[in-house]
This record gives sequence, C-alpha cells and structure tokens, in this order.
Amino acid sequence: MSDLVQLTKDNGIAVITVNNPPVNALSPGVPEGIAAAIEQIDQDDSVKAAVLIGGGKTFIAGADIKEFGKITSGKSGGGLELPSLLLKIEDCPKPVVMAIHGSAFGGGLELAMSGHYRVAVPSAQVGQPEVKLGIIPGAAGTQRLPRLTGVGKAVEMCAEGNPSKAADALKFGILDRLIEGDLLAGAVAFAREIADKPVRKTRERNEKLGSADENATIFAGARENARKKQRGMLAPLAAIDAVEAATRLPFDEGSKLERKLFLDCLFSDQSKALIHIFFGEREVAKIPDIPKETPLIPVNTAAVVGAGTMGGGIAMVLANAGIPVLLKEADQAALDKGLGNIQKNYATSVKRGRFTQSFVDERLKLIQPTLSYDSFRNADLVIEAVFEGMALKKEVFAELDRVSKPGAILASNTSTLDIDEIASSTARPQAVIGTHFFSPANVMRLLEIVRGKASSKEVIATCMQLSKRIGKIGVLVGNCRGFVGNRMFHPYVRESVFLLEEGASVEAVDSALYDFGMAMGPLAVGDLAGLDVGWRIRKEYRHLEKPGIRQAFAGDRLCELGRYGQKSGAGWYKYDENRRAIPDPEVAGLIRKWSVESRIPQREVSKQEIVDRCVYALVNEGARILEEGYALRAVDIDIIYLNGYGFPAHRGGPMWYADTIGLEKVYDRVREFHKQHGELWEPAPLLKRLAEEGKRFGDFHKEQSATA
Ligand code: 3H9
Repeated sequence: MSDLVQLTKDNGIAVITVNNPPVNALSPGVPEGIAAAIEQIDQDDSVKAAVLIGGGKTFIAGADIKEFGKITSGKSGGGLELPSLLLKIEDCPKPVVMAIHGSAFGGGLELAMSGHYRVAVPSAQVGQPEVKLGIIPGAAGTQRLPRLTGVGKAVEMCAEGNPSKAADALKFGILDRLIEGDLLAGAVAFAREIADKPVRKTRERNEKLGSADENATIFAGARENARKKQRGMLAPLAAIDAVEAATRLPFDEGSKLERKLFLDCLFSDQSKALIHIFFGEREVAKIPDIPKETPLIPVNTAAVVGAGTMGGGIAMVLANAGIPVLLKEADQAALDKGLGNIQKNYATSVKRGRFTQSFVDERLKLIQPTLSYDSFRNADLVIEAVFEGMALKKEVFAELDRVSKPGAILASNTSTLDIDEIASSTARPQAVIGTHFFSPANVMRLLEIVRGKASSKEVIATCMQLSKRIGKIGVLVGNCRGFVGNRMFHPYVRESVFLLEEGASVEAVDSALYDFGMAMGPLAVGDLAGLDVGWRIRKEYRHLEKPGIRQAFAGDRLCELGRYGQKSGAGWYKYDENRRAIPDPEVAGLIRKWSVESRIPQREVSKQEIVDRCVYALVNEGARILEEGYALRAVDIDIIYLNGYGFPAHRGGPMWYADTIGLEKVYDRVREFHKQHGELWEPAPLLKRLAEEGKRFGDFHKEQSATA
C-alpha cells in the first residue's frame, strides 16, 4: 500500500481511505494503492464488504490534470491505466461501497461507478467535467454512466460537463442513498446491510440503455445543442459519440472506442489550451509580492456611488453575495431609474430560473438607496461608478475621503483613467484601488483589479479575495491607460475598422472573428457597447496621439451621423425592434465613399487576414503590456480575454494562441503588417526577442521568476 492510500478494518468491513491532498486526484501511486487494497480485501476472509472514502475535504476530484502534460509531451505520466483498476474493483467478489463527500468528478466519478454501491452526503457533487478540459471521460465514464442514469442524462452530463447535486444524482440513479450525519459511519452501516447480497457490476447493467429509435432523437438533439452552445469545441461531440457507442457496442468495445476518442482529444490543441486555462484561473490569484498570510480587511458592508448601468450591476453583485450595500445617486430621478433597472434585471433572472423570487426579495432588501453620503461612515468598501471623467471622479474621491471611516477601501470602477491621479485627490492613496467590472456587471465574470502605486497589500489582497466571494475572477493589473483589457482592445478594434476602410465588409469582419470563436465580432460589440463611448474617449485623448499616424475614422463619422449603435437603432448595422442586427447597405456605401475620398486603396480582404490583423494586434499589445509589467504573467492576459472579451476558451487566450501558432510565425506576420501599414505595427520588443530565441510568452514569467 502507498502512503496515499490506507486500508483499515471495522469489524468485517474494510475501509480504504485515499489521502492525496488537496483534492485526492488520482496521481501516480493512488491507483496502485487502491489496487493493492482491493487485492488484500479479496484475500481476507474476515472482510465481508468494503468502503472507499476520501480523506480531507473531498472524495476524488478526478485524474491528476498535471499528469496530462507529461503524457502529451511523451514524459510518462500516470492515469492512463485507470480502466484496468476499475475492472478490478468491479470484479471484487465483495461489495465495494463508494462513500462520497465534496466532489466525485471525472475519474473520481468513474471510479465511484466501478463500485457496487454509492452513498453520499447531501452536499456532495458528482460530474464528468472533462469536456471543460477539452477531453472526454477516459476510464469508461461514457460507458458506465448511461447504464446507471439512462442515455439522456448521461449524454447531458458528459457533453456539457456540469456537476449534479447529490439529491439529483440519487434521482438519476447514480447514488443509492444519501447519508445525513457522519459519512463513514453511515457508509459502513450501509456496507453491513448489503454485505451478503450478490455484487452488481455496473458494466453488466444494460436495462437503461434503450432502443436505437429512442436514442436517435437524444443524440441528434445533443449534437445540435453542442454545436450551438459549445461552438468550435471538439470534445463535446466526441463525448456524445462515446456515449452513443455504449448503446451500440458491448461494454469492452465501447470502452475501446471511448479510449481512442479520449486520446485524440487529449493530444489536441484545444485540450492543451483548456488545461492552461484551468491552471491559469488558479494562478492569477497568486501575487508574487503579496503572501497568502497578508491580513484581509473584513468587508461586511459596502457602498456604491452611481446607480447607472455599472453601479446598479455592482450593487447587485455585492447583494448577491450577501453584502448589504448603500446605493447613492445625485438626484431622486436617477436613483429611481437605477433601482428600476435593478428590479428589471432581477425579474429577468427569476424568469430565466437563475434565481428564485424569495432569493431576489432578500437581495433587494440588502440594497439601500440613498441621496447622501451620511451613512457612508459604516461602509468597509466603497466603489465609485460615476460617469467616466477625471474631474468628476476626483471630486467624488475627495468627498469619499472626508466621509469614509479609516481603513475603508476606496475603489474606482474606472475603465481607463489613471488610478494614481484619482488617489491623489485623497489623503489616503494606500486605500485607493481600481475595481474594473465588465458590463453587465452582474453577469460578466471578470474583475480587473488595478493596483495604484500606493495601493496597500492589505487592500489588494482583500479585493482579490472579494472577487472570489462575489463569484468573479479577479486579475491584478497595473495602472496604464486602459489597463490590460481595454488597452489591448483598442488596437483590436482599430484594425477591424481599418479593414473596413481597406475594402472588407462589416459582415465579413464580424463573421471572420465569430468563426474564429469570438463571442461576437468587434463591430457588433461596438454597436452593443455604444459607438459614442469610444468616440468620446478618442476625442479626449486625440491630443496625445502622434501626428501623422493613421487614425480609423469610419466609426467617428457614423457617430457624427447619430449612429451610436443599438441604443440609437443603428450603428455598423441597422437594428429591428428586437435589436436584431441587419446588414446596412447604406453603411457599406458610406464607408466606401469616405475611404475613396481618403485615398485608401480598396481591395479584397481575406478571412485569414481579418483574423491575423485583429488577433495579432491583441497579441502585439499584450506583449508590450507583459514586458512593461502591467500584467503579471501571459496567462493573466489570457484569463482577462476569456472572461471579459469573449475570446474562445478552446484557443486558450490571445497569448496562448500566439504560443500555439509559434512566436516566430507570429513575429513574421507582424513584421509583414509593419511593412505594409507602418508604425502602429512596430513589433513589440518582447515578441521579437522571444521569437528569435525560439521561446514562448509562457516562458517570460519563468525567466522573470528565475531572476527575481
Ligand atoms: C479526468 O478525471 C479524466 C478521466 O476521465 C480519465 C483519465 C484516464 N488534478 O479548484 P481549487 C488543484 S480529468 C490536479 O482551487 P476548490 C488545483 O490546481 C479531471 N490538480 O479548489 C489547486 O491547486 P493550487 C476531471 C487539481 O476547493 C488545488 O487543487 N476533474 C485537480 O475551489 C485546489 O483546487 C476535474 O476537472 C486535479 N484533478 O475546488 C475537476 N483538481 O492550490 C477539477 C484540483 O496549487 N477540479 N487541483 O492552485 C475542480 O473542479 C476543483 O478543483 C474542485 C475543488 C471542485 C475539485
């Protein structure tokens, strides 16, 4: 037996405990330990039945994801032998009861299904989340699950990857009993109850597999769903194929097919990208100069200044996490409008089944509207979300400095402005930080946390922790114009408009990027956000632009015509009463006319050029940001782009995508654009260096850590 697996006995019932913190992943040593325990149990006449349980906070969270990289790079790695262990458990002549708390995910659920019975505490969750890593279950999960749940539920669980709560898993047939109270004691008692019954092998339970006719509509529906909801992803379709195999082939052959599909997925670029994201989401929480032990500022109450779209959304996010929040506006009309929007948004969530009415009623009670700063003294955290203008922000912060208690965090939701300048209007710059939410704030997962030069470690650590508490993914960024996300978005949008001015159509630009995997094309995003927002910012900053540099003009001209996007019924597209975008020949004609007047040569623009121009504009700016230290790691940029800008997860984010293409190739293309389009395309020095050294953006952080 290994250190990772212990075997004890409790009066005729053997107890196998897996102890591989933090999540009892099936790392090398764990399957071997379980196999050895099963062999001992098999040979020990005093043992009537066995319980397998996880030590610590969970059952088994699956295969060890870190091992996958070793497998695909040819450096051994464990986990692939799992199917034979599961057969061994299933063939054990004494009943094995799987006792589940925390999560039984991926290989953990597959292992649980090889047991003869499964019991769980009510808070447990089970699932086959592999598709979220770009793979499918690889230890016969797609073959055993439909035998327990029936085909429809198994397809859904394997293709969508969402977990099920214990009570549901009991209904679906995955679990045999819920245990209230002590899990081990309950599981041992259960094992005694069933000790004399004949063992049931999941792989031999074919009664729920259904007929070909019944299944045809299930599989067709699942495929249609996957193509729509997991656009561009290979694994969901492979998972459906594998479950379908369970209905057509005997268990062994179905398992073989599953294994082939699993390996195809494991070696795909998509899986590598999604695994990069899995670890990246956890990595961004780690700030090198802010240790885990940094004291946190308790946030029990909050206040938000400004009840516009952003302020209202932020108040909802805080209330949803159970934090009472004051919502301040300058006048009653604005406050009423803001509260009306909040109520409307909550009503939509109830209609869509996201929240219950009673949850919403409780949340609304936590949001207290106000017209004055009188009660701000109680707030531990204040978030300013007023109109984006430096003078106004400074005025608000000077006021916050006067009214807030010592130790309160003063945060600005600015999306572009200088946090240090905002902080300079207070006598406590150490308390000031940026919390840049994305619209709609109650939906989008990203929170850019902007570190000012004086922001204290406690304030930063608290905001990082708060992001988790409010269900966001917080990424710490430096204080530069547009921070990380918007600074990169600027050249991306700029290129999309340049392409229009060079001859591409609005629809061609958007569909090329949509087909690449972006949630929306850049022009449709502009219409959604309001073209006037960028127009105003461009006007404000025009004096900072170097003279003689090409400027995109088509968007500004549309704004001059009152075409602000969806809100004015027209922008790059026309909109019908349901806000559905309709291509507008008038816009095409205008862009052509303006471009010819500006002597921009008109030409055919290929789909590939559209993608390269826009995505490499992101990458080149990302490289500058990385080298200048405004993002901590390349993966931080990737996480920002996935969660705030609709970049396709299966491409791993812009920096990972560039690494996957190869920086040498990316650099060559950027140089080509530099020659054709001039200074705006000057290759970032970091891109040049890493390309010449045959390295990746992912290596930059390792270089930095090595020299730190
Ligand atoms: C699979 O099973 C394939 C099989 O079908 C077949 C194979 C043949 N491996 O999330 P947390 C680390 S695929 C390695 O912060 P929580 C994680 O990186 C797998 N490491 O905790 C973090 O490390 P660090 C299918 C893992 O309490 C630490 O554990 N399974 C794994 O918020 C804590 O994680 C999944 O996809 C792993 N499997 O959430 C489940 N899991 O401290 C993936 C976690 O250094 N895991 N780590 O940053 C989860 O969903 C969550 O971790 C879980 C706990 C809900 C379990």
